[in-house]
Amino acid sequence: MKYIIKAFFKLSILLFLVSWPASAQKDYKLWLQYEKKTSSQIISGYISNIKGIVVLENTETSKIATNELQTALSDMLGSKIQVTVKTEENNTIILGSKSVLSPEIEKVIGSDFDLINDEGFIIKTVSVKNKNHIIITGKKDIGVLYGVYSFLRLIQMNKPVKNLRIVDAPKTNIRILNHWDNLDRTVERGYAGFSLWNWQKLPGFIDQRYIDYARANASIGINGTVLTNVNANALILTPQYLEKVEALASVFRPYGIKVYLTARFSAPIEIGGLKTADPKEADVANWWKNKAKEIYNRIPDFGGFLVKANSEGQPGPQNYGRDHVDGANMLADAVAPFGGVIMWRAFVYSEHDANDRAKQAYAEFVPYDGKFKDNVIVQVKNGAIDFQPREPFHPMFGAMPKTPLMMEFQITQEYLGFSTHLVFLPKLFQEVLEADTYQKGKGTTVSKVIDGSFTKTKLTGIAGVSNVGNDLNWTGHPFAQVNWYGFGRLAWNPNLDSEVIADEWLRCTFSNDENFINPIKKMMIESREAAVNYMTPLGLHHIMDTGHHYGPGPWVSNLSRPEWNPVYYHKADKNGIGFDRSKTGTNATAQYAPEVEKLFDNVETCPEKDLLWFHHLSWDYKLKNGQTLWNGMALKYQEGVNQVKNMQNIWNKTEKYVDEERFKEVQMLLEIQYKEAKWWRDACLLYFQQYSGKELPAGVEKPSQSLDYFKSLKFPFAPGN
Ligand code: GCV
Repeated sequence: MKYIIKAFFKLSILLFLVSWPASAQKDYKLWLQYEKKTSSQIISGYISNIKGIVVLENTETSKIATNELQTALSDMLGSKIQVTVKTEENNTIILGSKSVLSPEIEKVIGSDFDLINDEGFIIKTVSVKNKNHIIITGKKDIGVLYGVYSFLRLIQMNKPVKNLRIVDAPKTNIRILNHWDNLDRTVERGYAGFSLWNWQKLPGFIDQRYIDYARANASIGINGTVLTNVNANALILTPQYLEKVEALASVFRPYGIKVYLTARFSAPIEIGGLKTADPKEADVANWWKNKAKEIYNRIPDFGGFLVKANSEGQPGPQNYGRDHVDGANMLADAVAPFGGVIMWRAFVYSEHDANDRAKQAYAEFVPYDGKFKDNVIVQVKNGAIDFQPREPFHPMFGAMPKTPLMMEFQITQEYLGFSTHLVFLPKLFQEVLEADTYQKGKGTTVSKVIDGSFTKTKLTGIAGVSNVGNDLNWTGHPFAQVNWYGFGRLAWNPNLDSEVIADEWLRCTFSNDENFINPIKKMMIESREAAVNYMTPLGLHHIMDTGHHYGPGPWVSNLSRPEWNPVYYHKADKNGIGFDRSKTGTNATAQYAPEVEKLFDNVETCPEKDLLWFHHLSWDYKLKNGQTLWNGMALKYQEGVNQVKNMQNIWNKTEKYVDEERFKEVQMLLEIQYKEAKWWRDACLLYFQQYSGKELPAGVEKPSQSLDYFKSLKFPFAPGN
C-alpha cells in the first residue's frame, strides 16, 4: 500500500509538471505565439509558397533573425523551413543588410534605402533573374531583425504576404525601459514579482529569461534598458557589479539593446572615497571620467546614465549650491568621448517650495533651455504631477524648444490598480502624444516635440517605467503585457493608433477570430476611461492611499509634506471641489502656450475631463450635460463601476477562444477589479459627500459600508512600496 501511495504521489507530481508548463507557456510567450495555421489560412496568406530562407550574413544578430524566422515559420506552417545560402532558388525569403546584398537585389530595393535610418527595414517582394523572393533588409543587421518580427506579425495576423513593400523606421532613437529594480531584487512600484536580474548568480549564470526578455523587446523595437532604480544605489558602479552588468550587456547586444545605469550623484563619496560630489570640483569630474572609462572598457556600447537628482531625497548638484545644468553637463562630459548619453530627469518638486507642485518642474527647468550639452536629454513625465490615471500633458513639452526632451511614461500601474486591474495604457499614451502644445503653432503635438520634428535635435527618445518582473507571465496580469507591447510600438512610432496596437496584440497573443477580437478590443479601449471614472473622474487626481497608492485615500491629510496628501489635490470643502490652477488660482495654466492656456483657463472651454485639475467649482456647478457637479461626479463613479461590469460580461463570453488558464486568470482579476471599482466609488463619494452635503443621485448605488470602514483599511505589505 505504501508503495502504491508513493507511486501515486510521484505520478501526480509528474502529471502536474507535465501539465503546468504547457499551459503556462502561453502566458510566458507573450505576443510571440506562433500557432499552427490552417491550410486555408496558409493558402490565403500566400505562405505555402515559401520554400526556404536564404541568409546572406553571419553576425550574431543575423543568426537570431534567421532562427526566429525559421522557428516561427516552421511552427506556423507545420513543416520545417530550410535555411540555405543559395539565392538561385525560387520563392525564398532573403535576409541580409545592405552591404551584403547582390547588386541585382540592391537595384530592386532602389531608393527605398534613402527612406530609412540605421534601424529601419524594408520588406519587399521582388523578382530577380526570374526568381521570386521576399527580401527583408535594412542598412544594418538590426534592421533585418526588426523586419523579421514585422514580417512574422503579418503572418500571425493572417495578413497575406503578397506583393509586399513595407518601408519602416523608428521615429525616435532612444526607446527604452526604465527598470526601478533594486539590487536586492525588490522592484519599486513593481507588481509582477521580483526583479529579473539575479545579481547574486551573475555573471556566471545566464538565466534564459534574459534572452527571452531581449527577444520580446527586440520584437517591438525597444533598444535600451536602464537596469537599476532611479532611486539609485552607488554599488552598481563598483567592479563587483559592473562585471554582472557586462554579462547582461553581452546578452542584450545582438538584440540591438544597449544597457544603461542609474548614476547616484553622491557615488564619488560613497564608493569613490571623495569628500564631496560637487560637480564643479575637478576631483569629482575626474572621478566620473574615470568611472566612465572603466565602464566603457567593459561595455563599449554602454548607453549612458539616467539620473534622478535633487528629487524626493536623492542627492544632486543642489546639495553643493549648483544646478541641474552643472550636474548633467559634468556627467555628459564624462561619457561624451564614448558616445554616451545622460538622461536627466525633470521630476522635481520640493517641500520647501510653497508653489503648486504642478508648476515646479517647469519653473526650475525652462530657464535652462539651450544650456545642456548635446548629449543630455531631459526626461519629462507625461504629466506635471505623477503618472495619474489622467493628467493634461506636461507644460514642459511646449516650452523648451532648444533642449531635447524625452517622454517618460509609466507602464507599471502604480496609480492604476497595480497588476490587478485591466487598464489598456496605450490609450493614455496616445492621448498625451496627440496633445497639441502649440509651441510652434497648431500641430506642434507632443509626439512631434519628442520625435524632434520641430527642434531637429539629434537625440530623441521615449522611456517607459517597466512593468516586468519574474512572474511566470512577466507582467502579473495577462493584459498588462499589452502595456509593454504598446509602449514599444508607440516608442517606435508615436503616431500609431492605440486601436491598431490592441488589434495587433490580441491577434498575436490570443486569436484572430473576429468574434473574439471585436468585443475584446472594445473592452480594452474602454478600460482606461473606466479606471479614470471609478478612480479620479473629471480631472481629480492623486487621491490614492498613502505610500502604496493602491485604492482610495481622499481623506489622507497627515503626511509630513503637504503635496503628498490627497487633500492638497482635491481641495474639497463645502463650497466645492478641485484645484484652481487658473489665473484666479496658482496660474499654472500660464505655463502653456497662449492657445492652450486660454482653453484650460476658461472654465467654459476647459475640457470636462480636466475640469477639476484646473478649476475649483461649486457642487452646484452645471456640467455640459445639465447635471450638477456633485451629481455628475457621482454618476461618473457609477459609470466606471458599470464599465467594469460590462468588461466582465464581455470577457465571460470568450471562454471558447482562450486557453483555460488565461481565461480564468482574467476572469478572477476582473472580479477583483469590479469589487475594487465599487470600493473606489463608495469610499470617494462618502468622503466627498461630507462636504457637498447632498444625496446621491438616482442611478448611483448606495455604499455597502461606512466611510469609517473604508478609512480603516490597511495594506501593510502592498507590493512595490
Ligand atoms: C522611483 C513617484 C513614485 C516613486 C518614484 C518617483 C519617481 O513618486 O511613487 O516610487 O521613485 O515617482 O518617479 O522618481
